[in-house]
Amino acid sequence: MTAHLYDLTLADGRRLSPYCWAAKLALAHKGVRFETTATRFVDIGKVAGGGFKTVPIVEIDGVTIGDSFELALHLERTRVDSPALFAGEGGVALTRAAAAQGAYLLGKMSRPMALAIHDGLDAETQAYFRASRERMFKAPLEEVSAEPEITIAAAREAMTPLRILLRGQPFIGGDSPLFADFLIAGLFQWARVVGAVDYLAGEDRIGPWFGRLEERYGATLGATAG
Ligand SMILES: N[C@@H](CCC(=O)N[C@@H](CS)C(=O)NCC(=O)O)C(=O)O
Repeated sequence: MTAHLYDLTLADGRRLSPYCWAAKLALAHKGVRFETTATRFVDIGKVAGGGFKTVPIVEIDGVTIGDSFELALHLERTRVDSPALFAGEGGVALTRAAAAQGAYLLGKMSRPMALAIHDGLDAETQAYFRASRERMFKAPLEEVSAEPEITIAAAREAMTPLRILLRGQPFIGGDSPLFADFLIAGLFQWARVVGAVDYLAGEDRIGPWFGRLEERYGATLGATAG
């Protein structure tokens, strides 16, 4: 069976969403084939029968799942003979901790990228993105992305726990990657696709970790335009 993923897109077709990247890596890890539909921010509510507010939205096994973590849980439940995403019950709870760290990191990494994301969208989507993000940041996008040297340094500082962890093990999941790796890798892939900030540059732990994921999931990570 082929799964179907609604995948957030820039105007030129590049796929940006960190959570969509996490979902695609989870599907690849479980050996599930998938197709994607490029989906603009302003179209999220209209696809897959309507009613969803965020992507990824994934049609799989006759159900529609609107959350990357829920997708990973579904895959783990239904593909028991494929490589693990959580490595047991305790692994699910610990992955929630990784997701929280990822959400924190996303907030930090997004500031210097916000204006570049806006500029990559079509005019209708730009208006939505500007209004929603300015509400979120409580500041104009130009201000959010001002002084990138300061906001990039803050984002790099927030990566400290990841650097410390990767001193002692090749993956967040230990000897092999788990969904926690994909949640965090999605953030670095998002930054790479947008291209405004090279967060992997000079990272002697995080860079090689991402490289190890590229070795395993190169075909997935290379499909930046769908
Ligand atoms: N918990 C959700 C979060 C997904 C999420 O926040 N997706 C963002 C894109 S990265 C989104 O769809 N945002 C829609 C919007 O801002 O209107 C998941 O992991 O699937």
